[in-house]
Amino acid sequence: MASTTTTEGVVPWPTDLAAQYREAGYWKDELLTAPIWRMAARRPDDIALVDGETRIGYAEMCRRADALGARLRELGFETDDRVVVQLPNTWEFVIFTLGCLRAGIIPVMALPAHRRHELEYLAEHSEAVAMVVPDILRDFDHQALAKAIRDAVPSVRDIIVLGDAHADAIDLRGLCALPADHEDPAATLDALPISPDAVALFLLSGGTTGLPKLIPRSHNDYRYNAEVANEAARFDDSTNYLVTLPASHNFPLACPGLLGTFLAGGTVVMLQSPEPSRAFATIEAQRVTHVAAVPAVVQRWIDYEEAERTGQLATLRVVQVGGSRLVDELAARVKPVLGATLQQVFGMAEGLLNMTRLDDPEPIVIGTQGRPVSPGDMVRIVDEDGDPVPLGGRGVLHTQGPYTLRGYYKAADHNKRSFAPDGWYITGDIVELREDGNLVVQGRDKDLINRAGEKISGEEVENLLYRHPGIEMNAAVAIPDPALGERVCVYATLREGVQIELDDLRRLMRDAGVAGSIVTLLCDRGARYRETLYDPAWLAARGIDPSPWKSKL
Ligand code: OOB
Repeated sequence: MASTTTTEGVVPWPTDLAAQYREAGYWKDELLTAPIWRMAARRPDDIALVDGETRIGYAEMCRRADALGARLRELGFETDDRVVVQLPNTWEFVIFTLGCLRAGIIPVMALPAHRRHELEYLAEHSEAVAMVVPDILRDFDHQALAKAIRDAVPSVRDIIVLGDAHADAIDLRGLCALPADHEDPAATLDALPISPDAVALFLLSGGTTGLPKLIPRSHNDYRYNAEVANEAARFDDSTNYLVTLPASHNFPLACPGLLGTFLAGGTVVMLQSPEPSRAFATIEAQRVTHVAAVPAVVQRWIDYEEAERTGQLATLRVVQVGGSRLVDELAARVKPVLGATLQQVFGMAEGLLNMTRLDDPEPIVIGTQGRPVSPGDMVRIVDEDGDPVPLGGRGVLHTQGPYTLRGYYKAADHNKRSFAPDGWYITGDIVELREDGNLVVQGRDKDLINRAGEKISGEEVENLLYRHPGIEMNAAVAIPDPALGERVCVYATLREGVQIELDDLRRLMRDAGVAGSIVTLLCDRGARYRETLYDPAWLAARGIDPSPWKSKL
């Protein structure tokens, strides 16, 4: 089959579909950054980016990004080189990302919670030449960890640090500095032959089994992702968009997120935490109009506003909520309490985006997760035998479309399970497709735990726990949690005479260097006996869905 891209390990779209996507105008055969740079030429002084006291106009943002891209090239970075990015929500994150896109260098978007276990794997699997990290953040020494990974992974050559860079690391702020007057980094980068079908960046899968998979997103597809999301969320040049979820996640990055905001000519406001008092103060001070949040954050915001009656949210027009299921009761409180229109977003780093529309009637906005944003999105719902489910029934959602991947990067075996023989992506989400075309997420048929939108692989947790010599058998499942939606619960049978406390497991996870959220395990001490593993009635009596057990045992 002829290919639309030639990067090794990347599965191309079939040529007939690629031709359709071009013809329909979804793929514009331009770099993702091109329209943003045109925006900078048209309105150079409009504010593009705000981070605390720092305010950066469109022209300055693009000049800094170009300078960074050219400096990386001078340092020896080449087209198609990969860099693992783990940065907090700062203006430097934006400059770094845009600079890489301009220079054909591919960011691998790690999440802030990731630790050695995940980062080392990402660096190895992507054959990264560099890592970019903060020095110390929330008491964790990221710079030291990056160096340990450099020692362990032969491809990693450079460490780039936001903050206090050691002598053998590169200072990120220096890379972001404005170019000297005589320099013309834009011309250098404009001359680079970068294909719009090339991988622009790698996103991470929500860890279906094992460690996260890498999702290649091309310039053509990711730009369309942000543009078509802009239409559904109606971002325009009056949008002031607050980034408070981790900026490297697809939702705040491009759904429409910060990239959509730049494409629309709006202003992006970076904030490192969704903590209500800081978020609300920022919304008021920066006249924020749009924000994306996960249900757990929306719950905190609603509780805070109800208790404090801050009156700080007057400018807020739209609150997008996604990442995990928003329960109807909470959905119904968004508009009355926060005073903004709710937009439910059921999306995935793999591609397909569903959104309720801003003018949908209330029952749709509150009771569904919306419908695909592009006319090019194709969805089907199938039963356990792979047969189509009639309208109104529920089953596993399959999809293909102009911004949905055709395969994870270098994961041939896994791809056999995650894609139907005709190339459609098997989302693993169990949904109901209503007659009006909207989807309702009912559950999932994949082994992951969705902890406040963060996806944790059950199998990965289990494998790590087997490092404990006292554990004979274990299973990690999701249990309901009022604040997080779900949290990790581990059931274990122990070898004769062994005693294990929750703290022992936490220590084991921390020593294994896994993401912080996985360390916070809930271990039900009453469930340490083999018979409970096999007794669905015992689980049901405690309100635990036994279905993940069936698939595991
Ligand atoms: C977003 O992306 P990921 O890649 O972290 O996770 C995708 C998975 C989906 O397959 C689904 O299982 C779950 O997260 N999910 C939802 C949901 N939105 C995502 N489950 C129920 N209701 C929703 N509204 O989470 C993501 C990517 C782009 C935009 C929004 C979310």
